[in-house]
Amino acid sequence: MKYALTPRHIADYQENGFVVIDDFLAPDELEYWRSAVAEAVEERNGQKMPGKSVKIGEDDGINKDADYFNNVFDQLLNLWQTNDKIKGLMLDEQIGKMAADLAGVDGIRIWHDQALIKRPWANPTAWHLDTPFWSFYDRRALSIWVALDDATLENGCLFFIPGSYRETAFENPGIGKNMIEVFNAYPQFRQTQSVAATMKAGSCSFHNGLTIHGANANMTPGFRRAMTCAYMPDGNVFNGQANILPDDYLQRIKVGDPLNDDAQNPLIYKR
Ligand SMILES: O=C(O)CCC(=O)C(=O)O
Ligand SMILES: [Fe+2]
Repeated sequence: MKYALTPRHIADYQENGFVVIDDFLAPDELEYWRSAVAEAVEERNGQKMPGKSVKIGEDDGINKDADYFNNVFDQLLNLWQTNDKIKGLMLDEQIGKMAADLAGVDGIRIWHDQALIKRPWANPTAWHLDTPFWSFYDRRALSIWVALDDATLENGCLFFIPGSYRETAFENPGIGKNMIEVFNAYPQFRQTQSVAATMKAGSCSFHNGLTIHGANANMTPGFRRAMTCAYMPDGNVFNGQANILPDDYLQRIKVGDPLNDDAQNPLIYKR
């Protein structure tokens, strides 16, 4: 894995709220990630998330318009909790250090991982923000997105609105069908040129959770698979939103409590 971030990567991330790292995985590593993700997804038997019974294709109560959203991608969360190979990949301290260096923080916890598999002819991923969905408020939270297939203009690569993360906030414009919705909340970006993050398989991007981003429909008969992980800077507290937290955990915490349970949000890097 190409863990070394250049000063250029960090400067690009700070300026734009995202950065692409070419050839993050070597060819043999890419093969391992692909087979590990395939195995972990298969083992789930359609279960989206450990500790919850909702299956792929069912309404998870988080996203409005489940029928549309279920044809955006297959979304399987926290594979690190159910597959040891994925656990090894996701708990990699050196990836944690990359995230910490980009975010400018001293400690990084996993918020959740997710495999995002756009099937042939999948719907677009409407423009959205990530952080407003999460159970903590932190402007520095971010995600890695690793391309397991070439991500192209045709099959649904990510697009970003550069610099948007500096002006967006924690109110959630949501993620629905209409690509325009985020721009109704943030009209100052209606005229901003979006940037396509095409990537070879094995490359990755990091994006700030407050960067406006989305993806096109998959206009091809092939799959666009990605493995992603969202990161929470260490030291955050519960904001009252359940998001992906399991019911038994939610019963144990109240607003303002630290989110520092290593079984739920492992600390993968500390300076
Ligand atoms: O893969 C996609 O289509 C969307 C990914 C995304 O929104 C994310 O990783 O935050
Ligand atoms: Fe997102």
